[in-house]
Amino acid sequence: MFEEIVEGFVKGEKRALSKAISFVERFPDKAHLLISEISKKTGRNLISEDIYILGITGPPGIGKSTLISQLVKRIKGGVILCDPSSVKVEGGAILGDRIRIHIESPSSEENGGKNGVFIRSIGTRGEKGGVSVNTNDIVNLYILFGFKNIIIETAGTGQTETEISKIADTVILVLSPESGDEIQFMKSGILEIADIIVLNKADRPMADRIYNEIRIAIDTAHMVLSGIGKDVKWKPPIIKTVAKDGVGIDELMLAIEQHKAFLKNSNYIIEKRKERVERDFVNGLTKKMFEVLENLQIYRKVKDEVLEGKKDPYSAIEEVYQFISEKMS
Ligand SMILES: Nc1nc2c(ncn2[C@@H]2O[C@H](COP(=O)(O)OP(=O)(O)OP(=O)(O)O)[C@@H](O)[C@H]2O)c(=O)[nH]1
Ligand SMILES: [Mg+2]
Repeated sequence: MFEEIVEGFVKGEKRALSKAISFVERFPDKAHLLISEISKKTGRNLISEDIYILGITGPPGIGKSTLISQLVKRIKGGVILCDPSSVKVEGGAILGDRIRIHIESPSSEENGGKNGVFIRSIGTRGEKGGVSVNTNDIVNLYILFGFKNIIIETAGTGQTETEISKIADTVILVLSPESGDEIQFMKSGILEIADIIVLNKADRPMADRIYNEIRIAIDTAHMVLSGIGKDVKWKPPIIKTVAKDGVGIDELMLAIEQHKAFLKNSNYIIEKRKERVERDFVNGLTKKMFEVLENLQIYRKVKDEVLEGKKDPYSAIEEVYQFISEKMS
C-alpha cells in the first residue's frame, strides 16, 4: 500500500494524494514514515519561499467557504476545509463544506482535481483551535505534491481561532454585520489574529456601522501595541465583500498580494517556514519518544506509584528524568 501511494504520488496522481491524506488521518503514528518516503522521492523542499499558505477563519456561517469558492477561481492549489467533528469520523469530515465548495467550482478530488484545485475536508475530531491535528501533515503533503498555494478554512467554532496563525502566512478573519459580539470580544487580540479583515455579507443592514467599529478596533489595537514598542509594521486592511455574488473579490485579491509582498520583503515567510518545520520535527519526535518512554519499566513503575498516591508527580518526573539522563550520558 505504501509503495503504491508513493509511486502514484511521485507521478502526480491526485488519487494517490487523496490516499496519502487518508493514510495520514487513519495512521497518525505512521504518517511520518509515509511522508518521509514521499519527501525523499519528490525531493521537494518544505521551506521553499515560493509556497504560500492562506488561512481563513471566523465564526460559523459567516461565509468562509463561499469566499473560498470565489478565491479558487483565481488561486490554484490545495484547499483544506476543517470541519468541526467532535468524534472520530471514518473518512474525516461531515462533508458540509466540501459539498458547498464542490457545487461552486467543479474541481474536487472526485474528478481528479481538474482546473488545478484540489479540495479536501477533514474533521477536527474535537481538537481545539479550529484545525485538525493532521492539518500540518496535509499541508506538507500538498507542498510535496507541488502545490504552490494552499488555502485552509478553520472550523467555525464561535471563538476566533489562533492556531491557524501558526500555520498560515496570511490569516483572513471573516466577519459580518452580525458580528457585533465578536468585535467586542476581539478588540485587544485582533492584530494578533488577523492580517486581513473581510467584512462579508456587506449586502446586509448595519454593514457600514460595523465597518467603522472594526476600523476603530484596529486603530486602537495598533496604537496600543506600537505604544508598547511592539512591531506592528502591517496594519490589517478591511475589505467589504458579498461573497455569494463575488463582490469585493478583486479588492481582496489585491490585499492578499500586498500582504504576500510585505512578508517577502521582511523575510517573514522563511522565518515562518522554519518555525513550522521545527514544530513538525519537535512535536513528531516528542510523540515518538513518548512511545519509547511508555515501554520503559521505570516509567510504568513510577507512574503506578503516582496513581496509587505513593509518590507525587513532581518527584516522579525527576526520578524518571534522572534515570534516562544517566542512561544516555
Ligand atoms: N447575504 C449573504 N449571504 C452570504 C454571503 N456569503 C455567504 N452567504 C451565505 O451564508 C451561508 C453560510 O455560508 P458559508 O460559506 O457556508 O459559511 P462558513 O463560514 O463556511 O460556515 P461554516 O463552515 O459552517 O463555519 C450560506 O447560505 C451562504 O450562501 C453574503 O455575502 N451575503
Ligand atoms: Mg465553511
